[in-house]
Amino acid sequence: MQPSSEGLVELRTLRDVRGNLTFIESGQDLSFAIERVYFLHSVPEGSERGGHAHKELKQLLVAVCGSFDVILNDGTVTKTIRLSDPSKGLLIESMVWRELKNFTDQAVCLVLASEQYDEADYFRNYDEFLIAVKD
Ligand code: T46
Repeated sequence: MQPSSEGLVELRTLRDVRGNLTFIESGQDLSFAIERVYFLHSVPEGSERGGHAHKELKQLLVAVCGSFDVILNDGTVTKTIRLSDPSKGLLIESMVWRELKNFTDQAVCLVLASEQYDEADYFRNYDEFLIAVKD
């Protein structure tokens, strides 16, 4: 698994007349073991998620339905990636500020995470994140 420069990972997908099957295995498609799975769904129009960074957590995001924008900021460079293809995952490393917005109706964001939920792993203040990331 080699992410593109944008962090996009091509997920193995079997396509036949019955439809598509995409699968993800730790160690093969992901460099980390999956410790947690969660998904964002029923996101109201105009709603935004994220607005934080993680000290250690790594995650793979997949738009399994619909589409949305992910804005990533490593403290220096900001980039926007629109996720819309269930056969592509976006790898977000630790110490990257992320915001998710412009969800389409019925969009679902599946997240595979390297750690269990731990509020102490979050930077929820952008200035504190900037100080830490520049250290
Ligand atoms: C990310 C984006 C894509 C839990 O109790 N367990 C969990 O696994 C998670 C993710 C959250 N929570 C609690 C913590 C908060 O009280 O749920 C509440 C909302 O969490 P948060 O504001 O962090 O949700 P999002 O959608 O803004 O961000 C989440 C992830 O936290 C984040 O890592 O990249 O989804």
